[in-house]
Amino acid sequence: MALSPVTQSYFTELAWLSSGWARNVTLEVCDGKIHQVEPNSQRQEGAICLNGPVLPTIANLHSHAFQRVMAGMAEVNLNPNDSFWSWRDLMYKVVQKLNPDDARVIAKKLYIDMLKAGYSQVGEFHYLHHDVGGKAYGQVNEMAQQLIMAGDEAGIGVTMLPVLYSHSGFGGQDPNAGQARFINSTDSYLTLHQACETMMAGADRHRLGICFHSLRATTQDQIERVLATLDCQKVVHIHIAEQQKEVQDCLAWSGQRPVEWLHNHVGLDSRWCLVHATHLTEEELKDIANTGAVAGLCPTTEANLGDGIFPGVDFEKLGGVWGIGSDSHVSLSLVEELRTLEYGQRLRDQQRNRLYRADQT
Ligand code: NGQ
Ligand code: ZN
Repeated sequence: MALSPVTQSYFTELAWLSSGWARNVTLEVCDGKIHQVEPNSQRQEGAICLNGPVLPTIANLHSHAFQRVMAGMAEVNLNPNDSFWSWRDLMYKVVQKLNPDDARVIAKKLYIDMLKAGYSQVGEFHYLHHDVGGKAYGQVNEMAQQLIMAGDEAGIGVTMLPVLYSHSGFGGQDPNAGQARFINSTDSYLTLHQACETMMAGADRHRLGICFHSLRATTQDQIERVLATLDCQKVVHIHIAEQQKEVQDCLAWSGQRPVEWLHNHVGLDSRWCLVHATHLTEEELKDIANTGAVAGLCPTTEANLGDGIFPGVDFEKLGGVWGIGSDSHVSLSLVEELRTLEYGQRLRDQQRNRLYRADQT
């Protein structure tokens, strides 16, 4: 006999709704979903009282779940010239150790912690596809399945972003040994994507997007073919312009900077999420803002890896759209993400209260 889902009422004296702050709000929750929101109501018998202001959760737009297991491991002085790139070497060593069960267990614990931190959806930028030798698993989406299972067990919505990763540097350079578990051709990527599509059909909690690891890891032909083949409604994520070296390498290869190149050669629109997008000229900043592409900011990871400071004040003035991701999960605190973002702007400008809009006084 199927049990009918239980409805539970919650009551709070203060909640932030789409219309702004509201008082004495009753929320009716059924089967994990809010079905009704009633401001200016009386607390009903049996309603659970929520203390303090109630805020909506936000989406965590950038996650590499497995990296949670190494949070803290890289905070020791192993190398006097420690950098983003030496951190990446350590990350590649961690990757060598993880089997599908590990990936699920790490992700499940992480996703529970995300829910506690106030995130209810996560963009999983997933590139750990193959076995330790770089061979595809019997089911090509084995690792993606583990992540979706983790999302189901934890109760978080996963926007699965299977990553196309083929090269080690601009211009289609051969991948290196540490990247073996990530590598797909365009064809094998499309097969993987189809397997994810099948796996996720009917899973209304989850979403599926398109993802290119970076302009370092994919070529123009690959990007164009994937975009031409897959559903053009899907979101498209990419890492871009995170490190100065990446910008310099892109200039050496093409004469253009990463965001400039992407805008000129592929085109941007509101489906795109440009993850990190740290090093930008004024022109590039305008291109992102004007096309409605999202700047995917990961302030605590970007600070941890010594990336640089996003030009947030100028982007706000342009009305740009941005969101937050916890990326390597060196921190899982929304407050810390927002504070790091704001404080970076203050440290650069030697001023206070930098990120606000004109209508916020
Ligand atoms: C990643 N993480 O793919 O996990 C990257 C590092 C790379 C960040 N960019 C590796 N934060 O970009 O090559
Ligand atoms: Zn990332």
